[in-house]
Amino acid sequence: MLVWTVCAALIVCGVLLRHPYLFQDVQYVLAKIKRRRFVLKCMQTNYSILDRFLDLVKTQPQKTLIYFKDEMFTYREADVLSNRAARAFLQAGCVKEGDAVALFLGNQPMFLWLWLGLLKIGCPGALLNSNIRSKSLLHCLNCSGATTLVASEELLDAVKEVLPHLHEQQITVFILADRCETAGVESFIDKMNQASSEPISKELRSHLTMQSPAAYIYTSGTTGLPKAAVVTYSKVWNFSLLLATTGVNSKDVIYDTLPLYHSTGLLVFTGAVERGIPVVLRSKFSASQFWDDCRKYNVTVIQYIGEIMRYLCNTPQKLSDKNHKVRLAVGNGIRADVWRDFVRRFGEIQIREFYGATEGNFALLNYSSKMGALGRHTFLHKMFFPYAVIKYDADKGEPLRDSSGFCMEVEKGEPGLLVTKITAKAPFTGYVTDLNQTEKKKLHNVFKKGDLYFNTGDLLRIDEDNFMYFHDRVGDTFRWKGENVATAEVADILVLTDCVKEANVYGVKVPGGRAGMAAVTLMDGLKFDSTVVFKHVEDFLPSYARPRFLRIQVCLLQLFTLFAFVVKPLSVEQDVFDSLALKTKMSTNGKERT
Ligand SMILES: *[C@@H]1O[C@H](CO)[C@@H](O)[C@H](O)[C@H]1NC(C)=O
Ligand SMILES: *[C@@H]1O[C@H](CO)[C@@H](O)[C@H](O)[C@H]1NC(C)=O
Ligand SMILES: *[C@@H]1O[C@H](CO)[C@@H](O)[C@H](O)[C@H]1NC(C)=O
Ligand SMILES: *[C@@H]1O[C@H](CO)[C@@H](O)[C@H](O)[C@H]1NC(C)=O
Ligand SMILES: *[C@@H]1O[C@H](CO)[C@@H](O)[C@H](O)[C@H]1NC(C)=O
Ligand SMILES: *[C@H]1O[C@H](CO)[C@@H](O)[C@H](O)[C@H]1NC(C)=O
Repeated sequence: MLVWTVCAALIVCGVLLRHPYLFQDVQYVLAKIKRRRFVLKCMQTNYSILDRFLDLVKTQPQKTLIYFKDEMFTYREADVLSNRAARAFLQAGCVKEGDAVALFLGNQPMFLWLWLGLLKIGCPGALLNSNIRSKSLLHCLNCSGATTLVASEELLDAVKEVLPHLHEQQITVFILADRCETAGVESFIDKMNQASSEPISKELRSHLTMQSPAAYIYTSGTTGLPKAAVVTYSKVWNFSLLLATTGVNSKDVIYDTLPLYHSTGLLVFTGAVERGIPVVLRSKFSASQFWDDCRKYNVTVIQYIGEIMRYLCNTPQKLSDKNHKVRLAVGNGIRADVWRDFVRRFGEIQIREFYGATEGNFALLNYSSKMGALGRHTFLHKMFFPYAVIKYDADKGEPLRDSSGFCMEVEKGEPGLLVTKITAKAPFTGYVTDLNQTEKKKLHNVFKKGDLYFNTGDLLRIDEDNFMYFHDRVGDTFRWKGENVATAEVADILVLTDCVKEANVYGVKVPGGRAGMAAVTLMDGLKFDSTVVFKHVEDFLPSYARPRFLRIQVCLLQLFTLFAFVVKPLSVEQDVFDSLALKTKMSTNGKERT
């Protein structure tokens, strides 16, 4: 008997020595399978995130759900307010079950009451980016198919700008105010206040299944104009369980500074509801207020994107840097050097880096203690959640295929394109009303005839020890202020002006990230008209996508700069941007010289 035990122990030791991460790998895959079972059960019983919320309203009505500035809202209050919002929609007579309603507002509790209210009457919210204006606003609204728009009072001017077009398309417009003087715009808050707070009957959402859309979230994809990705109820579950997987528990308090109209921001809210915990909501990320907020609200979990961590590391050191209760950071895009600085400066905070796209059907999590890694490439993981990292031809912008026309997996250490198999368990729900774009994200006949993969557009690298690292994005996007900028979209917009013939857009490194640079050539015989181009860019592109630098070239291949001109610097609050503003001034001077 003893002999057998010793033998077994030796074998286990041997395996562990050769595969030091085996235990974690198995644990992770098992946790993921368990999560999948939970979602499948929810799918069988039609148990949605809204049902979860309503259950919590019953079991913990007095627990805080939202802290916002000096206000707080309990689960019960959130229920009451969203009931009123739902009724206001119904009583206005413009919305029936299944209709999308566009929400156009920044982070504030009302965003959540409106969204929950819409879920209660079986309607998806089309979550518009609150930075978009003019043509891009109309485009995003149009591709959601929504016939009702609700905007915050601060955005009234942006709405007025496009009001004739909205009326032309018979869109009902509400503004979040007690009353509204603008003709053709209705107030909403007064209607909400007058509405009853009684629970909304389940009958009103009787058609919902887990495949119904809960939200449309706009993504740049990797190319073209923003697209509305369909986020179904089952997807909301899949997103939300990420917090549970990273070890967030029912005693935590989570800090949400990212826009709720992005999946990263919304995920924190739905994930918190899944856990039954409070969310500290901020209208906008502020590096200088970050830790004060964490102390004020006893935050234990923070969410990040790469830029956030860098901004935090760039703030002046303080004695209180380690004085907080934050134990866990969940997010994506942190670089190894920032990771090191962050932990050194702010204390032993566990960092859980994950990978996933709004419209994707796959996620990865760094569950091992490997700095900078996104996750692990294991046989087990691949078996249950099929994906591949394949050879990619960057010049052609498509995967490399062998002589029989199939894709090839990369060697260890070599970057390749991550593609994830589309199956019933991992569906790709696509974009609303844009079948062409949906089709573009699909890759056919990858390893055999008839198979189907989702093209993530992300290049990953797998090292000798099977750790996966993010390498780059294809399709040319760069991130600026936390938003993905699709370079082709910006270029398409620039060439619509009379004077610009060709444009090539890319991100250039500046302190604080990558800023947009547009290299353009001019139409023969035409001068560059900066006023017209400026106005055009302002009309068509959201502020984060507008190029900060522009270089006029004789031809696009020749890097011969005639001059650089800079559109006015953003209103930014982080210190790091001051140095950017400085550079901006310098190149503006440069312009005067030429
Ligand atoms: C879930 O909803 C669908 C569609 O309404 C319905 O066919 C199915 O019976 C429901 N399942 C349960 C368990 O209620
Ligand atoms: C909105 O989309 C429809 C087709 O779905 C199109 O006919 C219409 O021109 C679009 N409107 C705008 C403003 O883009
Ligand atoms: C944070 O914790 C302290 C001490 O435990 C407590 O006094 C305070 O009320 C808490 N603050 C919030 C917002 O819960
Ligand atoms: C969410 O996960 C479940 C379980 O893995 C799967 O069946 C479902 O299709 C997923 N939904 C989406 C939209 O990815
Ligand atoms: C889809 O693509 C086809 C061919 O590329 C084009 O003719 C069609 O107009 C496109 N449809 C939309 C809605 O963009
Ligand atoms: C990922 O790696 C870092 C750095 O070693 C580690 O501190 C962190 O705990 C890891 N993440 C997870 C989920 O374990």
